[in-house]
Amino acid sequence: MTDHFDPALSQTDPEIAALIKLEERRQHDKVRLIPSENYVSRAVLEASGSVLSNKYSEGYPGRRYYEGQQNIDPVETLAIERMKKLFGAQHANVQPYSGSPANFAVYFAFCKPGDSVMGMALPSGGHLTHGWGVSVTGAYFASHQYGVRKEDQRIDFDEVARLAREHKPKLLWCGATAYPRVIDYDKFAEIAREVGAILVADVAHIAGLIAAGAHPSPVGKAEIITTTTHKTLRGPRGGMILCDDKHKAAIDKAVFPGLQGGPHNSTTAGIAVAAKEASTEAFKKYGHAVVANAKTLAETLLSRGFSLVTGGTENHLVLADLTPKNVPGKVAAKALDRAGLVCNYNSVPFDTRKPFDPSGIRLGSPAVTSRGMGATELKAIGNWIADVVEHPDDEKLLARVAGEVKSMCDKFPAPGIQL
Ligand code: DSN
Repeated sequence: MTDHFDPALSQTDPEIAALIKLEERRQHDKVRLIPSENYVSRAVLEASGSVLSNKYSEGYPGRRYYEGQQNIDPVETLAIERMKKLFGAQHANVQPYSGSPANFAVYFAFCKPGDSVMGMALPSGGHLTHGWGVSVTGAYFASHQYGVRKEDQRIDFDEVARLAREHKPKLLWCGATAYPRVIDYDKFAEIAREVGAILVADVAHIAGLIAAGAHPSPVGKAEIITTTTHKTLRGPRGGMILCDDKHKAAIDKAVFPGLQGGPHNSTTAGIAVAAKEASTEAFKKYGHAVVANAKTLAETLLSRGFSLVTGGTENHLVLADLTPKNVPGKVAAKALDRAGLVCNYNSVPFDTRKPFDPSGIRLGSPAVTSRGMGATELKAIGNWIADVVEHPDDEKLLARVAGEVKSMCDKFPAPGIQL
């Protein structure tokens, strides 16, 4: 009985097909400003939705626990080799299911439960898996968290050095999810060297900027680099670990069989395609345009009286503290969504409000830049954001902005989406 395999999705499951169509429409009609999101190309979508999904491949190219790897081995080898070349790294493991599993694999490779580790605190812009208490990484390890300085909201390197000397962490994590400034890998590397820690750079948010040369690279400074593949890097949802050859065996063993079973081969193919795309001149221009667009957005918001964490941005994101505007972040984010401007509410450093109802909103330029939007559009977006944040209950205004947003979006087709 194979007849139920043949019909198209719209016939087999019209409900799911309709929801996918609606999501295509939403991604086309709205200005997507969540800094960890993007649009992938049609090529990446095709590769990651392919029959490679039907295959089990536990192990690594040439060393698998299942036969029939004639096509999978070259796919994974291409992904590995392209990523090594793109980042100038000695080794790449492209199997982590996403960023959190990639990070867990690093802990598993180098630490035992109870070992001392260090990372940036979540409220300062770090990630859950950098040792925050509610994460297994904070629960199973002796986690020490550094933050940003109150006066300028930049990473407090005096605190990093003091805590590192005191607690001698096995792993020192750097990298962030809500930090709008360039990360100083040299300073982190110096501290890690002094205390004998392994420096791990989680570049999930900025991997595409690094590949494009629009943000300094941690290669040669951090012994281990983890990332997702679906943010500025514009690949499918997945994860990756880059490292020196000396850590290759430990990392590969930690990912499989330590933490995961079979890799998601269709994702691996999408990662290979994304690596090829990211090695082009067009992608270099994209990475620099992401940074320029975020700057334009920040300058527009500053001109409208917004308070921005660290006073601006040097990367792809802007974190606005709405306290002076007297609007909670959640109220603003929901009003912005109704107006066709999609962002997320976010804690700001030293936030006096709770994480589920914080003071800030987080905005980013990766997705709008993938659509080809530039300074004119980012200025318009900044002004719309200001209008909405200043009048979040004015439904008439929100509807007008949503209309203007849609008209603008119609001029910038969303990659990978054919309506
Ligand atoms: N969830 C991601 C983000 O939005 O920043 C981090 O993993």
